[in-house]
Amino acid sequence: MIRFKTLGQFIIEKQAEFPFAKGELSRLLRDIGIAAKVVNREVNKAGLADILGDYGACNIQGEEQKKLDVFADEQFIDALSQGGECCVVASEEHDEYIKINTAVSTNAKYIVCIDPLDGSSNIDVNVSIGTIFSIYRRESIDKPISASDILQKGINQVAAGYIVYGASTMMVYTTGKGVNGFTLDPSIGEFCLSHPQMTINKEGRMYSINEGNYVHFPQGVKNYIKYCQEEDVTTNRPYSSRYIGSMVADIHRNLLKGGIFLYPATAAYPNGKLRLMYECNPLAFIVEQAGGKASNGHARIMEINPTELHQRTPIFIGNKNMVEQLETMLAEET
Ligand code: AHM
Ligand code: MG
Repeated sequence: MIRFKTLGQFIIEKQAEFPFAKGELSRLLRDIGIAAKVVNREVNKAGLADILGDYGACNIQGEEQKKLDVFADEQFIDALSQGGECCVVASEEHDEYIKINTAVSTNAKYIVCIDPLDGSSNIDVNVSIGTIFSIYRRESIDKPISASDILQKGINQVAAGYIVYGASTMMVYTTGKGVNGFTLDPSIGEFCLSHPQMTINKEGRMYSINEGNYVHFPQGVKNYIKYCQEEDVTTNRPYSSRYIGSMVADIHRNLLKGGIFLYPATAAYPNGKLRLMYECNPLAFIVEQAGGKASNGHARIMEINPTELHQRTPIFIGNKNMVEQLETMLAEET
């Protein structure tokens, strides 16, 4: 008797809860799941295939691109183009958004923002990396696609998720009704429901930040780091520090174990390093759906009005009380 539930079965089951749904979002999620399996296969053999090393090109932010970034980007764009449910893909690896013009995509109503391979500097040291995606509904199918279709606030997300390629590979997603996690069983090639209804407590006791940038942090963030390191029995401090340097992996750990992830403004990145559309909004949606909070220090990440595709923002995300404590300390210094 089969005791597990595959991602495909779960998606179909959830669709039945919406009697008027036509199944387009379900098919879109299924397509992302399939592309993720192909990317996973390549990530797993990264050390074997002659696929490591610089690709010799830079993305538009001047950052080094690895071969696997390019491969993942192509896989997701291909899957989304062929599926027929997506009219635009905005990828972190491309300057402009990509309109999908295939026979099957006429009148497609979904827009996908994707970071195909996040944390790619970790590829060649065999540390977890990830894919992050965010799905929006196009404003109107009667008008030609324009930037306003894509530059929507995070609160408009229809679904968001990530895949973490780690000790095991997992896909975690939300459609706004909680968060569910699926682990890839390589023996059958299926994502299986392993973490139903993921939730995050109000309190955590882990903080994740690149402390190498400490001298450049705003004073409120420095104060918060000191707060995390101080001894206090009633609040269970000092907290533990964990930083992988792959946002997906850091957030995934915090979802399971509790904790706050911080990427403030620094000298190198005065507006923060992480991208609103590709990294911050989707992860904010997931963390909020699990009961946590995501802020730029004074405002909710998902309420930021995007003005450009590759916009960056400071981000503080994780257990609600931890994020609120940080916000209080930032406010005290302004
Ligand atoms: P990438 O999209 O170029 O891979 O950069 C994003 C990554 C995040 O996964 C991670 O949290 C952050 O960059 C780490 O940055 P840093 O090395 O400055 O700590
Ligand atoms: Mg990234």
